[in-house]
Amino acid sequence: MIMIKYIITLFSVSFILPFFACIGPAGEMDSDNEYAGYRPVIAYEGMEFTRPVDFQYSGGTNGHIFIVEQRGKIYVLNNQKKTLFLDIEDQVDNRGNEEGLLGLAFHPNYANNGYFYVNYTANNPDRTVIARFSVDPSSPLKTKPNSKKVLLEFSQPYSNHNGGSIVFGPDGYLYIGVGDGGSGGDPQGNGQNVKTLLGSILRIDVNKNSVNNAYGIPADNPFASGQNGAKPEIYAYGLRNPWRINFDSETGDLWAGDVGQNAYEEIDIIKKGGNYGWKVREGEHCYSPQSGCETQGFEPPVWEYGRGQGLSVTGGFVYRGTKLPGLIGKYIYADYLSGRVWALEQRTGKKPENTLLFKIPQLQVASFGVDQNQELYICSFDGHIYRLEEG
Ligand SMILES: [Ca+2]
Repeated sequence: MIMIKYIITLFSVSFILPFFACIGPAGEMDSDNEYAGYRPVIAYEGMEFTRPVDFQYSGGTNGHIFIVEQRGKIYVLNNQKKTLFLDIEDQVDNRGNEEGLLGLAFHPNYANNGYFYVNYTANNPDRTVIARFSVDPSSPLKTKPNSKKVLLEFSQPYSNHNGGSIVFGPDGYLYIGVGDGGSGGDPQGNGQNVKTLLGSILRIDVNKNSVNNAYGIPADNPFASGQNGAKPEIYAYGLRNPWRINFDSETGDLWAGDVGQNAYEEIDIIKKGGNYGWKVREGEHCYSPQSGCETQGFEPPVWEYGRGQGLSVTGGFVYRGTKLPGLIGKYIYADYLSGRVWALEQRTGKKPENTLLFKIPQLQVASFGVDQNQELYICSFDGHIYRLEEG
């Protein structure tokens, strides 16, 4: 069946609206909630946000929690209140469902240098922007005026599939999750093309400048020398729309949720130089028949799920907190549309074990975050930030 693509959801699931009820087994998209040992609880009573897409702790012992709103605002939480920390709504193109201010990262040395980084879409021309700002030296609750410095910009051919994650790794480098540019089915073939930044995880050194750029290229990036026109910023590729990449704070593994096209959502552990298959493959399956369905040279996902379970993965975190002992060491992630939240446990020599924690379709899990104690939070498009509780 030919499926014409029409974007109705946040992160890249695309289908004709009238077919919505036909996707998946009967009842899959109903609003019946299920609880399997865990439930979300509002973390900050009386505090609401408009399309919160990121939750970040600024680091150290005296840091703060920051909430990113997709429209272009960042709030800092302090004494049970939220304070506007950064407002770049006038610089952000947030017209598309997947466009806007999409990610925030604090420099590992933020306490001393005050640098933080954002990932957003802008127009005229349509592009992704990675920019640095500075905290106001006179207040940890304010951004220093006129402190913006653009590090990297690249063009966006369509409004969807912008990725949006921006995270520092244990190596001190900045990792950026970039989608395939958009539309449906990767018409430009960006996923497999290392001459474009699209469809990739990038890795840059924000502590160095190079001749042409406001950042450096780590010497061991797989295409560091730019051989045959490959982009030296690329760390891994073959991604469709990595919606949330995060490091395991204990092992240093980089986990990604990569949103699928028609059939499969995937969870990947991102390795340097890895090719994650899109659009030759979707999850563990052939996607583009003319490619011959080869498997060689592609990194398989750690896990995948089909339309019976959901339609748009939201990548999360390997839980390293203490309040939920049953989840320690497990990767917690969600499906934005079906409202399922799962724990995925890797097992040596065996398939991972995937356990449902709860299913609440109205929760609309857009993102996860962790605080200074590695406790887990959910950014919900119902406007609240949630934490998890047993029971
Ligand atoms: Ca795009």
